[in-house]
Amino acid sequence: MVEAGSGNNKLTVDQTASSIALNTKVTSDVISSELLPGVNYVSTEGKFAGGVSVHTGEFSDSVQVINTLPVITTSVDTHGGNDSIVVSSTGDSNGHLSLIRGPLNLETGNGVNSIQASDRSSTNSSEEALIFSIQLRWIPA
Ligand SMILES: [Ca+2]
Repeated sequence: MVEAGSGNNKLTVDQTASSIALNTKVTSDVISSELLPGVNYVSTEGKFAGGVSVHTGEFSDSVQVINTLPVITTSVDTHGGNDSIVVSSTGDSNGHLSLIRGPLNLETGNGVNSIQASDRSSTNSSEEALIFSIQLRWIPA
């Protein structure tokens, strides 16, 4: 359990030294993977104003972003490898995005990557999920 206490805090989960491909799940209070049975985090009196950052390694990783903390920025960087990121309340293409409550930055690094975001099961038509920017870069080998 990471208890950040009061003040403005930043949480970074760095798995870049991993020697295996990882399946990482990100929620607003737990980050888990094969390397991490579960990093439970909370900031009872303050905020993670510095953001929550999750890094995977150079292998072909999968990341599910289920929900995020309000307001603060959550960042996922999967680095090299053929990575996939799914953003959805169910971790697959059947969920919704209403629990993505703050800005979410996704970086997949080099490789053949995929990013999927599903709002398929949204039941609140007054809610909108906005994708502000997508930057696609091709970097020659
Ligand atoms: Ca990777």
